Amino acid sequence: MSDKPRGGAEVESRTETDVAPPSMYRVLLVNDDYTPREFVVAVLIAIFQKAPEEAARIMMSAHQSGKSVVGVYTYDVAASRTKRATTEAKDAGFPLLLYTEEV
Ligand code: TYC
Repeated sequence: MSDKPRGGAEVESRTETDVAPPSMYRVLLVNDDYTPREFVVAVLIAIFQKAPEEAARIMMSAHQSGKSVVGVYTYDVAASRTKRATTEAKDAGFPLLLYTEEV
């Protein structure tokens, strides 16, 4: 909210609690028939900081269901990790796909 003192300019009077939280983005991992399971797990560990067991669980979930949620992050983190993962896969010759969507 803003106050307008008589004859003066607008004065910002809102408190920090009025500021909307940053939008959050879900990163999804898409299954394919070519990327090796071990490569997917390695990417989830190296880029998304997953523990090995959790990385294997996420990979198997995508493998069996078509896609799986990797995690929910701020826009910058979701976008940069998704880009790094797909670029690393492309450089290795694999079609691994990840995408982000707003929560
Ligand atoms: N389906 C792949 C295989 O059998 C493994 C895989 C799992 C690939 C998850 C992508 O998001 C993926 N080699």
